[in-house]
Amino acid sequence: MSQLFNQSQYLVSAYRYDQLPEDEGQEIAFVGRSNAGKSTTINALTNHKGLAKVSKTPGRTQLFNCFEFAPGQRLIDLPGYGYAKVPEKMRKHWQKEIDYYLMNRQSLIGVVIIMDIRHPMKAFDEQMIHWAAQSGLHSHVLLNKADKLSRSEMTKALLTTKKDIAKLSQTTTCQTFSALRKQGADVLSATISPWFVNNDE
Ligand SMILES: Nc1nc2c(ncn2[C@@H]2O[C@H](COP(=O)(O)OP(=O)(O)OP(=O)(O)O)[C@@H](O)[C@H]2O)c(=O)[nH]1
Ligand SMILES: [Mg+2]
Repeated sequence: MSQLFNQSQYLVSAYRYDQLPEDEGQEIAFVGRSNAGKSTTINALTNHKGLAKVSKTPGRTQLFNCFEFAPGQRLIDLPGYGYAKVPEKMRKHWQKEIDYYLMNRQSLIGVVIIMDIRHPMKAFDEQMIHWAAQSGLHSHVLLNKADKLSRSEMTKALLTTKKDIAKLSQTTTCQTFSALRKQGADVLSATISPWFVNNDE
């Protein structure tokens, strides 16, 4: 597996957009519904258990958590969207901050969209795919928690989701994944590593 992300270090956490690191270099964001496994995925990718905070309680990530794996190259763990039990005020805050981030962040080069393989392609997931394609951003879908399904169910979910993605975007790629078992981490790494190469040249 690629070593690119293995040197990742915690950089900073931001409650507001203006507390993020300087908008320079390149970064990718991990987005998806609350509890889909964004933080666990960052830990699997970086081979660093405990780097991003994981919890059994949805709505755990309530900050933009930034990790740097090389100078000026970052992974951003975002709060999940759509979790009803997060207080209304907090949900509105994050909706506003995340929207602003996605629309304005110049160093954002791509998004990894994480879904629970048992509940893929909810409305926000579709919007993200469509928006990423329109904006010319790289995008890759992880059908996470694949360890919860049989092989045949997994294959079926992958085929169906690929068809649904194709209706929205010609460029978005998709794979099955288990952040818990690190299954598919090599494919994830091989897919997103090239996003960082020669982007500014
Ligand atoms: N079975 C299984 N559980 C997983 C997997 N990935 C994550 N989980 C579990 O799902 C729960 C949520 O994981 P997180 O990584 O915190 O999810 P998140 O998307 O960051 O959640 P928020 O920060 O609340 O938006 C935890 O209990 C994880 O252990 C996986 O691949 N398989
Ligand atoms: Mg999280």
